[in-house]
Amino acid sequence: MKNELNSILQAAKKEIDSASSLAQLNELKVNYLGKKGEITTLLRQMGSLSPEERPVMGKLANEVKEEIQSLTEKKEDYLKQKELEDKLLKESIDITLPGTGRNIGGLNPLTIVKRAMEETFISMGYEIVEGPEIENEFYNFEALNLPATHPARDMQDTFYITDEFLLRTHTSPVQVRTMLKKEGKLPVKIVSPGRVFRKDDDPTHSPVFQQLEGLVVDENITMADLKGTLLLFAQKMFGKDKKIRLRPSYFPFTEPSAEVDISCIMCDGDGCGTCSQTGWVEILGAGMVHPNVLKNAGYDPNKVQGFAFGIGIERVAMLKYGVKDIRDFYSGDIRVSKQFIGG
Ligand code: 2U9
Repeated sequence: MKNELNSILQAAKKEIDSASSLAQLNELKVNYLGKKGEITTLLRQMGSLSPEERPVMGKLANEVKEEIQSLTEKKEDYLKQKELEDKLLKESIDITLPGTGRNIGGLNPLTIVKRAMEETFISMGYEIVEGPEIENEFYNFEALNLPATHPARDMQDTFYITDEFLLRTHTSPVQVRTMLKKEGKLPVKIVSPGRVFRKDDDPTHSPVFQQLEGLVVDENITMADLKGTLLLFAQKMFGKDKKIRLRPSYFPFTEPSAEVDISCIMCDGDGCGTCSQTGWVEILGAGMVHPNVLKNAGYDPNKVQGFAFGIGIERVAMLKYGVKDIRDFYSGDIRVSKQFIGG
């Protein structure tokens, strides 16, 4: 039996030595040390030994078992380590390979311009107020001194949703709502940016466009306040050297009304294609709030005055960036916004 145990040990050593995978090693462990393994089978024959031999053989069998156990454990550690090294070697990353490029978008230029305009007015103490895009005729027209007979209310200009509701054609209803909410309290000093909708579609008009309208109502407000405010706006957006001029105009909601030009941003007033050789380009409309509008919104026109202005955000962005077709802003083409990454 001693010899048999010795030859089992020798055979096990050989097999452990040549085992090249963990699976092989496991199988080998079962064959030698398992319940039906070679040593257990041998120990079952202990009954045929003399009582003196039994403990000696038992001890020897245990020593052989322990040695096989320890050898398989060592080999197991070695094989695990080797498996890990092989895996790492296969998984190694070639850092010299070119990376897979990612498309990073940029803000739409209209968002950049809108934020810059908002910042300008915030720095002058204005509050930003937003309101609904779906309006009714009272807030969009009537309160603003645009009676039912006014051509702007025509189905051809306005998107009507029902007889009662329409898509706002300007952000002025936000100002009307704000004044009514204030119930005559002073001052009102707000700008309302947002999308507006008109049945227009050509290189300089889009059916959806964005405006930023401003309104100041207080005692002793004059047209000089309006002009100073707009000059500061023009200089903050287009440069300190810019001048503005006011030309008489007509809007139903302001009286007097003016169209406002800025000294040409391309030629500095010398005359070029952008300003049609005039040295001036129109950037916005403005005026003193019409007494009827003040009355409709709960203010006494004999005690308070107001000025208002409306700026097309696309118009400012087209001038600032030299964009020729307003529809480029709404094309969704990443090549447009990509040019504005980083502002
Ligand atoms: C209230 C009272 C008066 C807003 C004004 C303009 C003049 C104007 C245009 C500019 C370019 C529209 O986007 S555009 O086509 N706007 O010329 N807007 S005064 O007047 C108001 C607003 C609200 C309560």
